[in-house]
Amino acid sequence: MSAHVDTFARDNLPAAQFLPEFRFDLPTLQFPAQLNCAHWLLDRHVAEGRGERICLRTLTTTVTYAQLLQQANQIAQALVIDMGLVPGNRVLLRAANTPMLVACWFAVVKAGGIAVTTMPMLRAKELNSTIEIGQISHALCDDALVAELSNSTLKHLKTFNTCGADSIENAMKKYGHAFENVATAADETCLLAFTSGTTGVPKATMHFHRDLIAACACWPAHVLRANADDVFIGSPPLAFTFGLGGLVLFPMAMGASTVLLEKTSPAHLLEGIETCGATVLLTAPTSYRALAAHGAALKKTALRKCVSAGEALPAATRALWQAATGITLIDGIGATEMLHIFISADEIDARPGATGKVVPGYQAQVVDDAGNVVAAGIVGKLRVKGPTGCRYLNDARQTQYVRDGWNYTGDAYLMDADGYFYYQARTDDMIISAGYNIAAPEVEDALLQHPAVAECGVIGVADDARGQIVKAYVVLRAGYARDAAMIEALQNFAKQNIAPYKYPRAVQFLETMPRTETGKLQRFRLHAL
Ligand code: 3UK
Repeated sequence: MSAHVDTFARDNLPAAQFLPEFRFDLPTLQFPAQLNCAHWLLDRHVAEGRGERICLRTLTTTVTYAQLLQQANQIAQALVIDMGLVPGNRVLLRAANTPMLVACWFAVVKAGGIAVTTMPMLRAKELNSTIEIGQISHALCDDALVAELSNSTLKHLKTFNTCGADSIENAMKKYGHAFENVATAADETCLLAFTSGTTGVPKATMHFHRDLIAACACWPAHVLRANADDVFIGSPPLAFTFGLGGLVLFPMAMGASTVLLEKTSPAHLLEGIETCGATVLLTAPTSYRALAAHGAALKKTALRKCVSAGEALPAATRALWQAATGITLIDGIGATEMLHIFISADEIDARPGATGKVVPGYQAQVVDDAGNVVAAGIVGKLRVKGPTGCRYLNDARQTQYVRDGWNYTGDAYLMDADGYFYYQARTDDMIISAGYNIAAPEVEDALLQHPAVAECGVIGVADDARGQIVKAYVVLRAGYARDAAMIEALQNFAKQNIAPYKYPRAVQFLETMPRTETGKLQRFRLHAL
């Protein structure tokens, strides 16, 4: 009972023996064989009488569920009739976080296509490798961002936000408001999500219609516990599954509304929160550190739940946010491979320094190199399983991420006797210096508490005497001198706050930290400096 005419996705799934075990251990994780997630996320609300509720907001506009449905249905017809889309085709989407991007995303999924949303900042080279890996034929693109696609192998490209005769807006005018969703199978791919590149070599993860609904049934239902009156806002691009889930799937699953911002600097986030009455904020630790300076203004807003994900949340940042706003951050670790968050704690259960407990629907363990579960308090490799899991599109790295039915996230963690998981490092960011195991993020946390430090990144560099030494790259706050005295001050500060053997023996100042568009530190780029 499959709908895909173009079988590329199915043909490039990992072989059965390389897949993780999928677990559907909650009553809400039972899915019919035929399922198009767009119906459940969008059409359902209109069918059940909620069409007039606001779905999407910007600083200047609102889009109701009924309006979004009409737009998506019109674009779906343009895709099928004007652009020849057949179910299973991949469609590249390229725009900042806007209502039109969401309408295009739903159009693709409704038509049985596979959405491949891309980061607006990607350049031609990266877009072409996305197109190559995903064998992408179709694209819908904001006209302002189309230049980087001009030299691609795409066969069918339409742009929006343009007066051009060939615009999507013009094509939409030809069509009525109704469209019959393609009757996809629950286990057909509707999303290719590219990993955000902490290692630099992109790979595509494949997610089924049922996976998107499964993600809604786990973390948002059990940990976030927002409701239909909440207004979501945040910084992650919709190309990042943190953003797709947190800003589209989860609010829509509960019939809530979401603010889409094209620009997401701390000042823009604050403006959006104030103007749109946002109640749920999702962003990365770096952004919380910067936003905390606006605590007084934030206290006057309707903000009530704040989610941090994407990289480890330092206890100092949690404390800073708490002091600035009175709100306890909800930390959560997710991964593109897993679609969304699988370990987290709500504002009541949160503990400083811990990511949280395993999210209902998932299982998580800390294991040694032989795959044996280690005792509480011992550091090892994190592995998880649940209703979602890793399926790389035709990539040999599948056998690294998935072993014995478990997804190995590449993170070193410890679990305490109460079941709280404490992040240590990426498994490849463990520095071994003179026989000591040193987790790079722990050194970063220590340095971040020094008043002169704005940002820092720590790596291990080769050293004849010690095997590796700890090296810190530091961006100073304005007004501090980058000199030998500062290096010494930072080294002494580290020695006083963490075990002295962990202090950075080398310190180098940088203008900016290399980060992904999702705010993640790119340690591989520090290694290349
Ligand atoms: C790291 C964290 C400690 C960790 C993501 C929420 O980040 C997401 O996906 P990516 O594929 O990266 C996954 C890796 O990022 N990480 C993420 N969150 C945390 N480490 N504490 C955290 N709270 O190394 C993980 O393996 O870019 C996050 C939802 C969806 C996502 N895709």
